Amino acid sequence: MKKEMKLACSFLIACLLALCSTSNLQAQREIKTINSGWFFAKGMHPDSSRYTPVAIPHTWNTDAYTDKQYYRGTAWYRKTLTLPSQWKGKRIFLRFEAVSQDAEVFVNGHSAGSHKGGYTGFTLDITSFCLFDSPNLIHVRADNNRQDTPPLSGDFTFFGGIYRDVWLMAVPAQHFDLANHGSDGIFISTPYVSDQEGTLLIKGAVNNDAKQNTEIEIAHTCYAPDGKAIRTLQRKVKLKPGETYHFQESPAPIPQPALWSPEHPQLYRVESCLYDKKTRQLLDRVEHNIGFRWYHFDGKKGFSLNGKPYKLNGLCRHQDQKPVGVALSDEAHRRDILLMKEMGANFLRISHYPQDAALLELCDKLGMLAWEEIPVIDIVPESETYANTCELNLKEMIRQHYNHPSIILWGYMNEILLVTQRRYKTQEAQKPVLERTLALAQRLEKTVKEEDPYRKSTMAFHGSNSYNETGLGKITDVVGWNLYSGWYGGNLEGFEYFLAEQQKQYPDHPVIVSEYGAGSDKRLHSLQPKSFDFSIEYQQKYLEHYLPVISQTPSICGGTHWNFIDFSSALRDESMPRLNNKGLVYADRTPKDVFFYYKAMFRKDTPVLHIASRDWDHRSGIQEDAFIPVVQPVKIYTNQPEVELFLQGRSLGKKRSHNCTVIFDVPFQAGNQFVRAISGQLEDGMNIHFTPIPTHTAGWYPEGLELAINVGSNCFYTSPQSGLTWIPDRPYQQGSWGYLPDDKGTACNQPQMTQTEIRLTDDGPLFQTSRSQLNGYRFDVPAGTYELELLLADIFQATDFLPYQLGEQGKCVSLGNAFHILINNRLVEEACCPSLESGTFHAIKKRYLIHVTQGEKGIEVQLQTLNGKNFLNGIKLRKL
Ligand code: GCB
Ligand code: CA
Repeated sequence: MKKEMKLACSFLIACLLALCSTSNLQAQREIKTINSGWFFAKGMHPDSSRYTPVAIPHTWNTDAYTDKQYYRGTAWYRKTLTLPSQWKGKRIFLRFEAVSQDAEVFVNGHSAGSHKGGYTGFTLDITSFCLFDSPNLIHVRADNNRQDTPPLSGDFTFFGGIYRDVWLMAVPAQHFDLANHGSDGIFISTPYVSDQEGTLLIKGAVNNDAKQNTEIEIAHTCYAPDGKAIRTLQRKVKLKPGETYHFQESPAPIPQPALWSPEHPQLYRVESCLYDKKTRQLLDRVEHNIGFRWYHFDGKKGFSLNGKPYKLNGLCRHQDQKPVGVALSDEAHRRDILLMKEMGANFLRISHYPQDAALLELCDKLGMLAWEEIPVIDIVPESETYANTCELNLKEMIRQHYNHPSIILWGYMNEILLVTQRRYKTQEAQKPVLERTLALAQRLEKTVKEEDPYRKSTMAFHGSNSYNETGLGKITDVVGWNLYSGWYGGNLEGFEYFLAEQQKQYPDHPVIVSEYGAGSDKRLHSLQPKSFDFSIEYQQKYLEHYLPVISQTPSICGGTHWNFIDFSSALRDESMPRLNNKGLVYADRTPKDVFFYYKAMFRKDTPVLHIASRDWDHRSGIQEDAFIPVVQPVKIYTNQPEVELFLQGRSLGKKRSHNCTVIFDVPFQAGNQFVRAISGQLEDGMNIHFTPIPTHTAGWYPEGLELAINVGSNCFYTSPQSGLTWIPDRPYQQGSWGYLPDDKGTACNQPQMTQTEIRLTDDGPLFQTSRSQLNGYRFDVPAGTYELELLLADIFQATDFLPYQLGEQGKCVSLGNAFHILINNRLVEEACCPSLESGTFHAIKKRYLIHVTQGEKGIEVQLQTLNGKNFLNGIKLRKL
């Protein structure tokens, strides 16, 4: 509350100050968004008749949520623009915060300029093309299928469109330089900062676009965080027509500056004004928030901020949100920073490209250190244009975001050897690629140092020592490691092992764990989570292993979890096709339970207590006996030492926390079970809905029970459409139910899993796991009529089978996995070949009505292999 009041007050003061210093509103800079009134058409031609109205921010790629082949190509935007007559004689600029990927802008049919790169802004002087007596026609051609503009590859969607704000600006003939790489022409640094003093360096340029000589005054005023003006500098300059005047000012050092940090983001403000010397009229005015802080990266001691050891507790962030893609409002960007602050993060890797100005504004104001980078990813192509564009985008990023105190690192490559190594197998084939990669890295490093000697450089590597062997590891100030041991391969301990090896061999390299993460899908839960099962529980296990390693190893500067959000990656399959689901929050920013693990770990200033079952509030479990409750763990994330848990008002005792977690064994009964956690004054409560599944079905089959089994999986799967939970399967036991191993024994015990998308279903994960080479499945159930459903998808065959590959008598005998299906010895499917029937990786459901008579022992499904192997992906039984 207090903080908000303070923010509101300082905003008011800022407004008042702005008003006071405005002697003549008309004379100075006017700036406004022009996000409305645009029309859009896909295709090559600007004269298309198929324009439809759109609002900026806009992307044409919401198809990336459904289609791997999302539209990549050319599209056009069009808008008419009427200019006020009092703007005559002023310079008129269009500023695009981002157009993806390449853009060309036309004003009244004339090309006003073009831009390469979809993540940095550009500003165009359109004065000479403007009309005042009639509306101006603006066209923008955008193209998101460029082969020479970074990124060329990467695990995210290359959304096309004008997806950030468009601004229209009018300034007097004398103004701060607007022709410098999309920047606002003023660059403020703090070359030397200590507790004792802070120095300021203000550089920039002024243009005189008038046809006559002019005398101006350039004035800078520095305000302390309390609003007091503490430094003013004035300089009188004579400008020739067309002249660009460069200035450089260093005010007297500021003693004992109020330091900026994530905990105390104290901002100074520098206001830069241009006056007409004779009339004293204000011509132009720009202001910047700046901060005094110093920092150091050390290979052995880690990171320090303002002279004190400081762990970078961070995350990476992509900029999209399902279902709108990258067409996000400023509010949505700010909401993300607020959420990260709430979680206790103090560091953000702005990955893998520069992001919206709104984000950095809040990093400065609310306190979030930042690494920002350009998208040079996976491999460096053989293209001079590409390399030039990398350098251009790097300069643009640095110049546009130069003044933000939050930024401490500039990055320029991510896992650049990944595709190089995959594509080129021999050393000889790799050689030219490595050479140009190294050359580009050196060139970009030089650019960073020339552009900004006050910040540090970095790149992110994947877990391969080749970065050191090739010399890439030595180029930047800080090394980022993207490590996924225990996810894409290896085990969890591989993480600390790799880091320890690096520390041993390269003790002087300051290291950030620039990525680590595991996918999770709210529909999947497991009591025995395994790597790559996409269960919520494995993601928790993985992060509960990684985060303590990062926080307890002093030599590691910090970590940035991959990724803050579940983000769009159109080419990905896995459990949630088109999304990368490693987020700490869902795509809509609802926190996953693991968000609270981070909060408990990161925040020492506020107590945290969270029952980590919001992602698993509909549970089921196998019940041995109708009168014995089913015991399942319930986890609590907390930064408190001790927690007491209550079930339906009854205490289950107190437990001490370890690694910010407490786990209770909770005896669940059927129905809504209220659990309540208490620690001191804190409490958290929630309902968990529990459905017991009987193990002994031979004597009694409960009314309404849908015995749904996720064959071949260790996971519970809950279908969002029906709410039904499919439980993990198990081998048959007498009087119960389960799979029947084949006579050879072990093969069938190996469940199979695919990451390939399954078509014709919304319940992909259910079909992505299966068990093969079974004798069948058996349910011991009493007499009655049952509905039995089989779920099938051939996840073994690499390719689809076409009907003309049929064998004799139209049966699939020579190709494709094929098997007879019998139920209680009656043939129900002859030569069932799912890959032929629907295609591989397509879901099939078959339902049968079965009457079990007295004396029959239940239901047995028998699978008789004809070709390849038999399999089953799911099975469900219901009594009518
Ligand atoms: C990485 C990449 C990132 C991916 C991530 C993943 O190493 O840098 O772009 O999205 O792994 O989830 O696989
Ligand atoms: Ca399955």
